[in-house]
Amino acid sequence: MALLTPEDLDNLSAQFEESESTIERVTGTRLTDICKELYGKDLGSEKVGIIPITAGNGIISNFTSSLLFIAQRLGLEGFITQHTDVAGYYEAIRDGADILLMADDHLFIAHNLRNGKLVTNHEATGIIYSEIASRFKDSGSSEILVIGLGRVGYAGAKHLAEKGFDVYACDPNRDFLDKAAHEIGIKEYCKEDRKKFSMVFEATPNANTITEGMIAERCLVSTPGIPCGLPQEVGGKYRVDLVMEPLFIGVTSMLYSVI
Ligand code: 2YH
Repeated sequence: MALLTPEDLDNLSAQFEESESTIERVTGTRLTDICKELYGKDLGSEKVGIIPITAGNGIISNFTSSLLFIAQRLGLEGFITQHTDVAGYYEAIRDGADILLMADDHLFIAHNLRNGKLVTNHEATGIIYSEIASRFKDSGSSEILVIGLGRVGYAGAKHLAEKGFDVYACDPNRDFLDKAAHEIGIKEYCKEDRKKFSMVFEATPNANTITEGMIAERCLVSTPGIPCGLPQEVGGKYRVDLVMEPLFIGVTSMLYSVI
């Protein structure tokens, strides 16, 4: 996933509401109920401490406020530390945080201080977006396409393989394909096979990764973006249902996964 920009997080609430209603329509289940089933637990009264991190490219102006919005929207108490970095970490623990959220340019983590559970955004995002794709109620197939086998794509492909799906994948990196074939039994997607998928989990940082040859009419594409891998004209022509949102869905998955 590319580094987020403040523009990506504009209108987070509206972006999330649109995705939430698509998720419910295409899977028959609300996001939080999917997370409850997936992780076997519901959120309680955890307090979320959010720490701004200045490393690398530094603070993204609306990143921590977006995380606070998400935590509160999920019914949790949350706070953003006044200090950044190590001083912020100290402050979050001193002020009673149960779960810490913090991100630099490479890693975004949730750490539950009460039970020791730790998750990366890559892993939680891969799991929830692949899970959403796999729940497409109009699919009637066990075949699913994963585009991109980086940290997000690999986590999703593994999750789908463990759920018993027939996972096809593509990635320009030969080593990634071989590793996923060896470790989790994915099959390589070959356009010559002319296979068309009704469930697609896209996990690359690139635009236009989804081609007409890959998708069935009225398929579901589930992707954290950014940018969107589905060309707009292809989405329109094939009447694709698209679940794509920059932060809310992945963070919801992170919080449920550390409970
Ligand atoms: O957006 C990111 C990276 N893409 C995380 C990689 C995991 N998907 N990081 C956000 C950086 C936030 C910044 N350090 C802040 O405001 O605290």
